[in-house]
Amino acid sequence: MSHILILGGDGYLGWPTAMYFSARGYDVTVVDNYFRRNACTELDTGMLYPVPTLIERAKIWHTTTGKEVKVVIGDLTEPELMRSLFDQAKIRYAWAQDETFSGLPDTVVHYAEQPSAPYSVMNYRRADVTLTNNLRTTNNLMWAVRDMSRHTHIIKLGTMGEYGTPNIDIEEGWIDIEHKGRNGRFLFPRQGGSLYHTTKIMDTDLLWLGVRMWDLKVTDLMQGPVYGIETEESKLDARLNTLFNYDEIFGTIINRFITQAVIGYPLTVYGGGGQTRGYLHIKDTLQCIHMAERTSAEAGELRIFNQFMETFSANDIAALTKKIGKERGHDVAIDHLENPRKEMEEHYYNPVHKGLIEIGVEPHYLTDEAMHGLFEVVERYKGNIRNDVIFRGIKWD
Ligand code: USQ
Repeated sequence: MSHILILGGDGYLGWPTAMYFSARGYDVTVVDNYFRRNACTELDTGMLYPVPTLIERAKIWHTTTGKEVKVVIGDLTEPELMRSLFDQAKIRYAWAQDETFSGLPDTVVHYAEQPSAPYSVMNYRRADVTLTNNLRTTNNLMWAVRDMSRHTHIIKLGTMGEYGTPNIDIEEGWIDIEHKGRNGRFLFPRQGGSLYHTTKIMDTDLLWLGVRMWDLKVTDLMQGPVYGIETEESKLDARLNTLFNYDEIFGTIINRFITQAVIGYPLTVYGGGGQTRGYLHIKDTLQCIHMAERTSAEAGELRIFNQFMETFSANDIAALTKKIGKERGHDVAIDHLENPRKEMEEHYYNPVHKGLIEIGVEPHYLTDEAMHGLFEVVERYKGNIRNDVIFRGIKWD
């Protein structure tokens, strides 16, 4: 069986990914420095429910399933920690009890980044944390794989926000350009809408260098905003649910709107609400990672997929939230706040997203039934929701 290393294993996507692969018989190691939790505490963002530490979650997982997830707590901006994860002797020692252990990581899933656009533009210090954390971690990973484990497939979480909202169709990573009678293939033009998105562009450029120079194998997943809480594995025990933010810094729009609807807070549509993005359920993130892992990029290939299942405007999401909220007895109003972000509110948006379906992903959509399911989970924790953290007006400018 394969060994999969998950960087950022305590995050919104990291822990569900760890359980998903562990449930399917992989050897799983997770690494995290609790950046997200600490930032939430520092910024007093609130969370829908308390989440046990990563070590506690691994114990709960072990008690529930008999399976083991190895936990490393540490800061991946430190090269020594990153390199230790690819050190044959150290890894063997850590897994010594397990005779079937498969050795160096075959795949590394890199989520270990500061993921919030608002956080990245709050002030200089947080901009610097975002830049330093995201780029050093990616650079440390690239060099560790280059020096110690070139067979390892790097699956990097990018973002659809790398492309911005251009007035042309968005291709899957690459574009063929004819210029003055000659042709070439290039990374699709990118223009991030925040410092966070810009670090993701820089990550892609770093790894593209690694692919060209050292034949690394890289899959870069350009993901849209994710929604949802429960996965097949978390349903085994509510303490295994992933962390859920609904504040304006770490919460994403669908999760936020449902939470707002449950407590009767008018939905916070920013500006005109025509901003359109590509969305997916957290279960589909897991499927996408799995299919990317199963198929792998070749040595010397930077493979890019656009990772979302369907597009919606902020207004579409507000209307759907209102409709389902009302069906469930909530009093839902829609507000249009002055947009704290600098972004286009009316724009063309037509990104290609075929690659993941071609390698076997079966999409889930945001149907009425799916929305009812999301409401149902959030309603269970209604008493924990704080309306003072929903909107503070963190401005881009
Ligand atoms: N929006 C509202 N009201 C809100 C929250 C958001 O109208 O209360 C709008 C925003 O203005 C934006 C859109 O909804 O146009 C999406 O915002 P978001 O906060 O859900 O997502 P975003 O800040 O773009 O970032 C999230 C994740 C990030 C990921 C990105 C994918 O936090 O890690 O990379 O989604 S993408 O949006 O495609 O760049």
